[in-house]
This record gives sequence, C-alpha cells and structure tokens, in this order.
Amino acid sequence: MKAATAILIAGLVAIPMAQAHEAHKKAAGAKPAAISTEEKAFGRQGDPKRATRTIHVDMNDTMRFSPASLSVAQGETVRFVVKNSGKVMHEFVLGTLAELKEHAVLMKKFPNMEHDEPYMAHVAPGKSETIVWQFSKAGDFHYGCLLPGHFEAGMVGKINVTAR
Ligand SMILES: [Cu+2]
Repeated sequence: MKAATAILIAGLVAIPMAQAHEAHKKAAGAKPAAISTEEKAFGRQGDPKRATRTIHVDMNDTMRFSPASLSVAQGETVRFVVKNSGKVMHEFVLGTLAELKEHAVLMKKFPNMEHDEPYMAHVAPGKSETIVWQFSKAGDFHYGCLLPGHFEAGMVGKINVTAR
C-alpha cells in the first residue's frame, strides 16, 4: 500500500516535468526564422541586422567564461560569438541569476534535457556559435553554463545593463 502511494506521488511529480520538457522540445524543433518578440526579464531576441556590437566569449574546461563580466547599454543589440576552447560540451545561457540557478537544478535532475532558445548557445568542443540578443531592460543579468555541475563549479558571468 505504501509503495503504491509512493509510485502515485512520483507519477504526479513526474508529469508536469515531462510536459515542461516537451514544451522545450517543441520550441527546439521548430526554430523559427522570424525573430521572437517574446520579452524576457533580461531582454528579447535581437535582429542580427541591428547588432551594433560583437562580443566574443570564450568557454573552457576550467569552468570559466572569459570575459566573466560585461557591460552593455540598455537597448543595445549584441551579437555574441561564443567559442568552446575546451574538450567537453559547454553552453552559454543568458538569464536572471534566479532563472539560471533554477535551470541548473533541473539540468542536474534531467541531464539529457534538450532545448534551444534564442538566449542560449550549445557549443561543441572546438566550435563557435552565435546568438543575437537585445538588452531591452536595465539591470544585472547573468550568463551560465547549465550542463550538470558546470554552473556550480563557477561557470557563470555577469552582465550589467546600464539604464539609458
Ligand atoms: Cu560548461
């Protein structure tokens, strides 16, 4: 009886997670050519034609981003060219610190979680990926590598968006 209850509870917990994962996958499958108008707390997808600045970010197996902090002006559209100089997979995910922390915990529970959003770049060893982001809101935001253990090891950087 107890075991049955435990299974039932496990099932109830697992379902919303699975659904969240499916939503992630759907978004990844249909990568739209159109630029998303979705406003996040840390900005919105940028139009590559409007990028006024290119920032190169390097990732390596010491679990660090270089540079580890950036400053941009509110409204600025930035092209991030993210290079993985390491021998293992890394990723560059923009967000608020709270969102990144939350996501890192989820990644630990579901290490095979696959997703793609305009604010993240998954970069294979030796490769570079580009994302374009518009920092429409002022504040302190972050970028992190959410692969299991990387964020916790200190793979996180800070972006200060100065108000206009
Ligand atoms: Cu990493």
